[in-house]
Amino acid sequence: MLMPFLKNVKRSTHCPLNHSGKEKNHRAVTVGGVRRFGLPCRSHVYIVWLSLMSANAAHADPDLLQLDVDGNIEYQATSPHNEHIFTREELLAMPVHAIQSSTNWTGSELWEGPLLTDVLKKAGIRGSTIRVFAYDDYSQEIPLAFIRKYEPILAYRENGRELTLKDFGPLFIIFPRDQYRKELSTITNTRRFVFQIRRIEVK
Ligand SMILES: Nc1nc2c(c(=O)[nH]1)N[C@H]1C(S)=C(S)[C@@H](COP(=O)(O)O)O[C@H]1N2
Ligand SMILES: [Mo]
Repeated sequence: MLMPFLKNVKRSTHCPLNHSGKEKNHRAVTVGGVRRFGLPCRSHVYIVWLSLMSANAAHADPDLLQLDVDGNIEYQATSPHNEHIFTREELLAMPVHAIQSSTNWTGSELWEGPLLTDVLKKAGIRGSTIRVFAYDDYSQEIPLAFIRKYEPILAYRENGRELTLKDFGPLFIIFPRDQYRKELSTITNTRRFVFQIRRIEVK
């Protein structure tokens, strides 16, 4: 159940219902799939219902707001795998920073969350690069020098509303793109806007 759910979510993130304009990737994936497999109408309705239930579950699940930081970090005496697990409480307790910016998928919105550099500092990182892993199995390396230069946040809120898996949550790296539009809109740097983040490995 988990993987189809995440796949489903990943599709929908390309065109979240509450986000502006861009519908380039909006395809009726589920419907197409059902038709191809020739399932009767009732299964079709059931699958649509299931995905709606999944969406609600994502909305209602506060446990998703958590982040594992591991790899080249300071010795964590209480953690057998030497990772720092940022709980929801720990993330929400950190100083909140706001960035007003558009993204590849949205107009100009207010994004809030801790500075990525504050999170990394708290985990006691030692390396020079991080790899960010998302729930949809996407991952991306980002050099720390780049992070220090542009000071992105790990956004857990957009316009005052907590992000769900459906709209890029639980955590979404937001760079101040509107402030550095030329540099931050390149293909390489657009790839660094990782959404649905679950883990960061320090290298
Ligand atoms: N979680 C997650 N974040 C992601 C991606 C992704 O597939 N999953 N795609 C990355 C890439 S390669 C780019 S160019 C931008 C825009 O991706 P999209 O236009 O395919 O959504 O988001 C980045 N962040
Ligand atoms: Mo991309």
